[in-house]
Amino acid sequence: MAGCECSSDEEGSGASGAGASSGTESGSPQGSTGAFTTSNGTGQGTGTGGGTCGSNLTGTIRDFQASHPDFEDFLGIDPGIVLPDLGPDNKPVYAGQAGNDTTTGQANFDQWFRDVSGVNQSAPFTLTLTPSGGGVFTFDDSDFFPVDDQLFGNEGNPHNYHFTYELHTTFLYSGGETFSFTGDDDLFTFVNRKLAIDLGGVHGAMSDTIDLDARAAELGITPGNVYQLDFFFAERHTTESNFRVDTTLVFIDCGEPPQ
Ligand SMILES: [Ca+2]
Ligand SMILES: [Ca+2]
Ligand SMILES: [Ca+2]
Repeated sequence: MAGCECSSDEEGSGASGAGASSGTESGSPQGSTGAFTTSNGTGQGTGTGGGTCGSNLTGTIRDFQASHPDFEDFLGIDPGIVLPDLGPDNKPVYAGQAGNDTTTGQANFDQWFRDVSGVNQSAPFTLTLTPSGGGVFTFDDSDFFPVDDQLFGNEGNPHNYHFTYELHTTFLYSGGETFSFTGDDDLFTFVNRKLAIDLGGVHGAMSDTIDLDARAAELGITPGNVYQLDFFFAERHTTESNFRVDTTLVFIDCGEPPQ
């Protein structure tokens, strides 16, 4: 699933946008599955996906314009944009421009996941995970354009590109869970405040999976405890926007728009 570093971000054509973007802002927390079960050791099988949240996780979209220096101008896989530890304000910490050729410096990067008047506009967005078998809960949208004709609007494109998505939640680590992401462009996922997925850069759809047991020591997690999961996505380049989450995690916090 190596991302494409070729002449265009993704192979798709802009004309393929006819499919209605399904994952719209149906924020109503329906379908709650009630209290989560905590049968230790068998994280799979019992997975209610959403725990007390049902399967709805609410985060924040920030819309940018194509003219932002970090958006649309670059192509390339670019890991290492953020430091391995989440910042004290629960934001990713920029690692510096050296070696991170798809970025243009601290000030611009710090705008990705913070409200900045005149630079971005924000709105809540709820991911609704649905059961896909085997205890896995999935959100899959290969046409992930949640703010078409909203906020800064489409800027003459078939969709409103150039936005970020930030989500903060917690989960109960029972043992055996996984969290997978497939998409473009950048994706940084922190577990227990440690960087666990780094798909930085402007690229076609790429995938990574966190096997929590295999990385428990590195992430400092022990079954039976609740940990943060902090998720940061950026759609930085036309013409595609892919976004897929598959997980057996039992979330116990529904997320909320950050201040
Ligand atoms: Ca880099
Ligand atoms: Ca935009
Ligand atoms: Ca893209």
